[in-house]
Amino acid sequence: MKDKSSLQAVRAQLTIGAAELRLVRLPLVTPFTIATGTMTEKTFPLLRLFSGGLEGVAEGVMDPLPDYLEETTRGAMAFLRDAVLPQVVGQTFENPAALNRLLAPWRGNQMARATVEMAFWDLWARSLNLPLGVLLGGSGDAIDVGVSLGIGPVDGTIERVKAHLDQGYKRIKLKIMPGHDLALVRAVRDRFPDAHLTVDANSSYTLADTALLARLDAFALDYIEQPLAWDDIHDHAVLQARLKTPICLDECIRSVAHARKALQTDAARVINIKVGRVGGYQAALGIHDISAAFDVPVWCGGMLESGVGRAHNIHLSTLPNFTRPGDTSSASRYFTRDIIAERLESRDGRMPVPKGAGIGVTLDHDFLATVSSEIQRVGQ
Ligand code: OSB
Ligand code: MG
Repeated sequence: MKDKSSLQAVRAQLTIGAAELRLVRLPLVTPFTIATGTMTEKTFPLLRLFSGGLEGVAEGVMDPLPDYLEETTRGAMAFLRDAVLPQVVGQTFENPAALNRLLAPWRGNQMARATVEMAFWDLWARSLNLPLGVLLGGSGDAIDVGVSLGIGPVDGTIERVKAHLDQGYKRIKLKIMPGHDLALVRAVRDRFPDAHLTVDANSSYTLADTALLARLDAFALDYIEQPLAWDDIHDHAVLQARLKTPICLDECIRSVAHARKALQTDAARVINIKVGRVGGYQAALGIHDISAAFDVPVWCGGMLESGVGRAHNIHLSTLPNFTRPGDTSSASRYFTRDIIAERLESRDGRMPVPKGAGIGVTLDHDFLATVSSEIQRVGQ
């Protein structure tokens, strides 16, 4: 097989004839509570890019309100419709780097630009008749997965941990926040002494909580995810110097430059890569590679994605430095019915990589129509 640099240098001539953007709402099987609030449904923009008889698809990972990061569903949809898609439709790109050059002058909006870039990668991979993971430089037909469990009462959490360990999930991530931390982690660790456990605080602590966070060192966690402010790499470096437990950054890493600064200052000993958070695959690959250079493992996070975003995440997770289990668990944990025809279900903690070109899944158009609104088309 060709190596990844030669594959990514492959040239296609893809003219984007049209784009279609819509808002999708899917009810969640169970509400999901994290430090910033409770989600009962997943709302996301779904973007399709068309070129000849081919199409590429991706979903945006922004939330309705800017409580995880700054971008919002409505803001991103307006930015895509009014600014990005009119620039992209009608243009010819020979590879994703060419698309990224067009988007490069604009600041921020990583989730919105990722939506376009990811749809283009899917389209590009389909045009080359290659699985997206292979084109990215990955390998293997399944990936290791863990689960992320929302905040809830201690007893119920222990039951959910047991159920997921019994299903074979390779790592359990517990959401924590002030007031729901030490007692919860102690109870879960006492009951499951050998499990791979992590916690995710979603930026709900400050350096004033250093003593409390240091008490988590007693529970042999694989890492503590994003304890401090979403935009503060420096404070995480200060905290890491006072903790034995590795810090994993999520919200703080929205570009390759953020990853470089976190790695150079020892603010992160593990990195959660969400391709939809960092601006797309080009940035995700850069973060993957610089983390490997620092001997820092990465894993693929999730944003409760539908099958479209989930398939993208699975392909990304086939890259070699994704050595920790990701959050890309079975779609049926989130949705009773998905917007794709295929079922993305893990077995014994392994999620199969969808086969076929691109992300390897197909939209279930009949069902999709029933959960879509605000369908907008740019181009013919
Ligand atoms: O911080 O990783 C996070 C979900 C929504 C917003 C932020 C996060 C999460 C998760 C869930 O942890 C991951 C998933 O199961 O998709
Ligand atoms: Mg997180």
